[in-house]
Amino acid sequence: MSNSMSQPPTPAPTSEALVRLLQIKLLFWGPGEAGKTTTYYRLQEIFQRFQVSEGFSIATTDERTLWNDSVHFRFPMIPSKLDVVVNVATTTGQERFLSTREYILQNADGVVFVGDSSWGKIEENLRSFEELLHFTKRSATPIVIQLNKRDLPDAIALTDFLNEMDLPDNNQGTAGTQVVYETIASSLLPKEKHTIQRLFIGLLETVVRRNMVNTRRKFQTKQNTGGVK
Ligand SMILES: Nc1nc2c(ncn2[C@@H]2O[C@H](COP(=O)(O)OP(=O)(O)OP(=O)(O)O)[C@@H](O)[C@H]2O)c(=O)[nH]1
Ligand SMILES: [Mg+2]
Repeated sequence: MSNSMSQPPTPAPTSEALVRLLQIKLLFWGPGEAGKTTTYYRLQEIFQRFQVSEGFSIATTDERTLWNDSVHFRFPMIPSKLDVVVNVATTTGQERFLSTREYILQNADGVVFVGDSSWGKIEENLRSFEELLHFTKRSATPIVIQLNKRDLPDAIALTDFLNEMDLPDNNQGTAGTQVVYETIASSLLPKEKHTIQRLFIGLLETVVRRNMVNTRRKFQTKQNTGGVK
């Protein structure tokens, strides 16, 4: 009899110890210099104790994102015994890097569109938003909007922004969610960090809920047909 066979079998983990893992990717998209990387660093401050990877930024010497930024957080959702590992990434906003953006967008479960409040950037906001809608229309990826740089002297009024971007004028999404969050990502004030936190948690909850519904549907299909579809 081999030694391994004489060992008592390792007890199976109790249901208490079983924690399911859900992995998702949230992406920050928007025109160049709108504040995606700044928000990415803010999130690392806000959720520091949940950060599980060092994170990296691939940037040019003048600190424009060349490829992307990427970091991972792990959030325990205790009542449901579900841990959510979130990869937060940003794209490059520079218009000449379209193919890079499309590549980074792959597998994103949710997107934050970061708009620039400057009136002079409205055309760039529009182009970038339309590009995003084009790439996500088939997957119907949830999108929330972060209207950043609210501190600028020439900041566009929220109503004008909604109008110019052809967004609902009551700033409410179809599911009653807030469409646009007004932020100053460069500010260290707790109030400003709190808005970024709300925006992030709002999108995360939407994505987790969507994922649960899709998993349940797949499971039901499997039960009904006796196989995985
Ligand atoms: N006034 C003001 N400046 C901001 C704000 N957020 C970011 N900035 C500044 O805007 C500049 C660009 O910010 P980034 O975060 O690098 O912008 P980005 O969207 O990542 O830009 P790309 O990587 O080129 O696409 C930096 O100088 C930031 O300090 C804000 O809320 N208000
Ligand atoms: Mg950047």
